[in-house]
Amino acid sequence: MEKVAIVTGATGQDGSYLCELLISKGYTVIGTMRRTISEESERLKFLTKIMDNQKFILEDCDIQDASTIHNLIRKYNPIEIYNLAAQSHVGNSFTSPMTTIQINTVGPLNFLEAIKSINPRIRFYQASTSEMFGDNVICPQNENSEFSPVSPYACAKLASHHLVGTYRKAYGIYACSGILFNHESPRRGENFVTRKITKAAARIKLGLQSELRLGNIDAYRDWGYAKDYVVAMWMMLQQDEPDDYLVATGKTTSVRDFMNIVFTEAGLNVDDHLVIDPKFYRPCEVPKLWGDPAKAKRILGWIPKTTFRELAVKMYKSDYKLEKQNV
Ligand code: NAP
Ligand code: F7E
Repeated sequence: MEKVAIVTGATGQDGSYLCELLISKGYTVIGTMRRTISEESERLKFLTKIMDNQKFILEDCDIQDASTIHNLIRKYNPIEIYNLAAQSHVGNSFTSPMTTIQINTVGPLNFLEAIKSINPRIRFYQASTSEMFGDNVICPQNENSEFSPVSPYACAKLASHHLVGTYRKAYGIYACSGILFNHESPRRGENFVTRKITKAAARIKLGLQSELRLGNIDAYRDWGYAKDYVVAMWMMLQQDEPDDYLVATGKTTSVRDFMNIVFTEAGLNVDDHLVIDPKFYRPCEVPKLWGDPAKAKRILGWIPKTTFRELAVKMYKSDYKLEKQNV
């Protein structure tokens, strides 16, 4: 029987890796994107590997629109839905709190409602986040740690996290939340700190810019590789029973550490280029995230493969190659 999966946010970092993974596992994948006025080819750039694959279909879907979601589910009859679409930038959620709630809470609720009424056997993955732990610095955090969100982004994601648990209990829907810690890659959006650093280092090395302006470089994060993390998403939907899982590397490092690795790799002295700019400070900061992925390892058999250093170097090399084309 044909296995069909819907992946929202297919144009994003995780969505593009997950679509590739599911195609490699024999699924027909319906990747969704929202229609905007920005250049389409730019937004589809991560999907070039699979764009011409017979098993990949691209559909428009703004997840705020319940009717589009209903039509999509009726049209394709998926066995699994992965909801990765989001306003995913924590800093931007302070300036656009309403939009963040609309997309990150009402969006997932639209899917849960659609699954309940159309086909309660559809398995559902929701992209939850370590940001829900917020300023709870009792580390390492696990699935039982207290949530203490400190941004509109985290509040919106926490509401959808609880909605997933509620629909699981109330209606027996196979719905899972993956509490994923920061994961990065060469496909990371350029306004997230790791990519901002690797891109800037590459451009400085090539003489294309001189400064790197950052906010709080003393924040700690548990950073992994996005391509490793999408495997855990798929694994969560292959179990006998639905549950929530934390996905992390089990190690924490600071923004400063990431920057030092990248600048050393580039043969640059970071102090010659770094400018601390208050513009990039947030009204509230999450000081330390450090996850314990023991449950994912024990039950799913998932383990991270890529080290922090390998990740930083991979991202720098990719940006160097991209930026060299501009010289
Ligand atoms: P990303 O690169 O920002 O991708 C998000 C995607 O959502 C983009 O394709 C975006 O499309 C789409 N989108 C935004 N609003 C939408 C809407 N209203 N309707 C439909 N699509 C919409 O994020 P990511 O890093 O891949 O993360 C994937 C998911 O995991 C997100 O839900 C994020 O919150 C969550 N998460 C990420 C991390 C991480 O470290 N990466 C950690 C924990 C959780 P446009 O091109 O139109 O903007
Ligand atoms: O910030 C600090 C910033 O924006 C990391 C999202 O995928 O992971 C991500 O959220 C840290 C923060 O990621 C700049 O203050 C300093 O402490 O790269 P980020 P994030 O906020 O951790 C979680 C798990 C998600 O769920 C989110 O979707 O770096 N920082 N200077 C800066 N951050 C940015 N963006 N830009 C700076 O200039």
